[in-house]
Amino acid sequence: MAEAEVLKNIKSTRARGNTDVATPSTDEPTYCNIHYSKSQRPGSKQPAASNRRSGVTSERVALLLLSVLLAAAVTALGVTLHENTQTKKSLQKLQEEATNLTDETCQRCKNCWEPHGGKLYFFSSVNLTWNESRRQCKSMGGDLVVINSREEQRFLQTRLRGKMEFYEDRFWIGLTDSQKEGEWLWVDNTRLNTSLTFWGDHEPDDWTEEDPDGEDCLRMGEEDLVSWADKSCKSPQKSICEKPEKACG
Ligand SMILES: [Ca+2]
Ligand SMILES: [Ca+2]
Repeated sequence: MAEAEVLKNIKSTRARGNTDVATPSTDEPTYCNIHYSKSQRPGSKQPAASNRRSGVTSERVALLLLSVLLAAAVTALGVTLHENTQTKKSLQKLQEEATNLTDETCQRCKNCWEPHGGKLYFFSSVNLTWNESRRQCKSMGGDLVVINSREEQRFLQTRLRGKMEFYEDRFWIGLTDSQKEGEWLWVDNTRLNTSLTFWGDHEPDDWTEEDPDGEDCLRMGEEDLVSWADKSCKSPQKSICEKPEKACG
């Protein structure tokens, strides 16, 4: 209630019900004013407490909302992680089955392996990372192919021509610069002979758009003789395995 209204109420009560009371001195209204202004003046203590309560309630509501949102986010994250784990497990199982199937049908020397120049070559149609492809080759007694001559490059390229189904359908070979950027090593630990390279246009470019770690493994396909390109080692690709012909007696 405003100050002016309080003063008015006090004066009208005394005039109606109690004539014995002396007429208030001119100081009384001032006293009343002081009384109200110290203890109950509108806009003083009570509204402040009310504001605090209102503030506390708002904070509680905000905290409650944040808790609900946090719980929802944690639940969503948990579901996503679970789904990712399940997907990875399924993929891993499929890859293992594919590898086992390849092992069973291709470990024998006369199946799948193509002889050429004293070596045997296996063209894997399973898309795996560079490391997984290398493991697959090793499980069959070989390794990713090392290219030692122009003639060998030409042979492989001719063979890929009939195996590539689309432009990005490429094959890992046994060359990587994953140990030190720009220093290309074959899987038999020999350095790349810079006079015997078959890089495509603008390659190697260690492109980081697809993978921030860059491109440290080499894949090849059908592009005349210049068919090499560096690629993220994590990218799933087909691959070419090689082993000496004498390994099969
Ligand atoms: Ca690189
Ligand atoms: Ca590249």
